[in-house]
Amino acid sequence: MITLFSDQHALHAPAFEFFRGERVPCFETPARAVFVQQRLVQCGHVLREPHVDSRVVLGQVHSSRYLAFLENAWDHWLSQDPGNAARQPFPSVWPVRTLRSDIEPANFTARLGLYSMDNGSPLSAGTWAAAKAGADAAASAAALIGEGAGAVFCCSRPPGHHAGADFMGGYCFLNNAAVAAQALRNGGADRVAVLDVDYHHGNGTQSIFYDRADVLFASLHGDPLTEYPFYLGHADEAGEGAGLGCNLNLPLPAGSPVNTWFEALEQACRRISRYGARALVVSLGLDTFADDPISTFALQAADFGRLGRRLAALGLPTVFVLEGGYAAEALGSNAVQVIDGFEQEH
Ligand code: Q9C
Ligand code: ZN
Repeated sequence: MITLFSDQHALHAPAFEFFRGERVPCFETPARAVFVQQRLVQCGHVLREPHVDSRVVLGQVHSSRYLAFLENAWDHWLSQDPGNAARQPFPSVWPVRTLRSDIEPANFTARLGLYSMDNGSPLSAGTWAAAKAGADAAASAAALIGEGAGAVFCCSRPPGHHAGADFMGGYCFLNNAAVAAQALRNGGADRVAVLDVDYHHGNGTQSIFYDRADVLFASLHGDPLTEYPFYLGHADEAGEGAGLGCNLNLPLPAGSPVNTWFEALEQACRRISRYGARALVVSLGLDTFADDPISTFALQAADFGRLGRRLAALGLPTVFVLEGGYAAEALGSNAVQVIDGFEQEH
């Protein structure tokens, strides 16, 4: 399988996040992508650099004012105070119900809140460059599919599936899976399915395509009643307008066993087949792993091979985009299990 990797990912390296009211080291680290990269190379995969500029596609899935904010956020942060170079910006105020989000405030922290769903997505100096390289990988993967590739794996970070059209959240800034799906549509695929197997519901991806019939979004994830992102991902969210019937959520109770997870995967796969997708994007979160430090599903290494084989059986050109997964040392072997399982069956 073609694998895409850019070392630009390492430019996104905030030091800490908030967890249970305290500053803790970030769970989403550069080491994550390095572990995957190293394992891919060890297993004989040849890594390529992204070669397509995602700028135009980014403008189709994100608002222009959000993109402009994100691209310039660090410079604005520094312009407040040169000492901010050694500090991390966090939002502290949000335009929730009754407050206005149509007017962009001049105040930096107010704009950061406007464009964030949580305080759990720390920025650093190179966040834009790293996230843009990930989006470029997603656009490149779609281009390669257009040229006849059977499958492409994007080894990128930060992840993307919590980022909506105009907000960051859950360690995500640019929605790489949405970029891949939109780029596949632009390349002529009539119908594209996005299957999100991250532990957390892909609220950003769902919301970007919610009113569209040309992109099916299907997700299995921890029940939002107890699991992040809490405010989206319920079973009754079926899409709206032209997109009604093109959204499938399969929330599972925290702590669900492996067989429950694979039953949900089966349902999602059957829905994708019925939809008549011409191409597939997989939001490949590996935080369903039993040893993940912030999640509660129970998949073991061999289960990731089984996942890869089931996805191959869909028989679709496939773009894999790395999402979450915080047991960093295990990410490489689990990612390669999916890839090799997929290739075995293809
Ligand atoms: N501060 C993804 O897997 N909160 N994002 C975790 C620790 C947010 C996970 C609690 C989890 C977001 C892409
Ligand atoms: Zn996740």
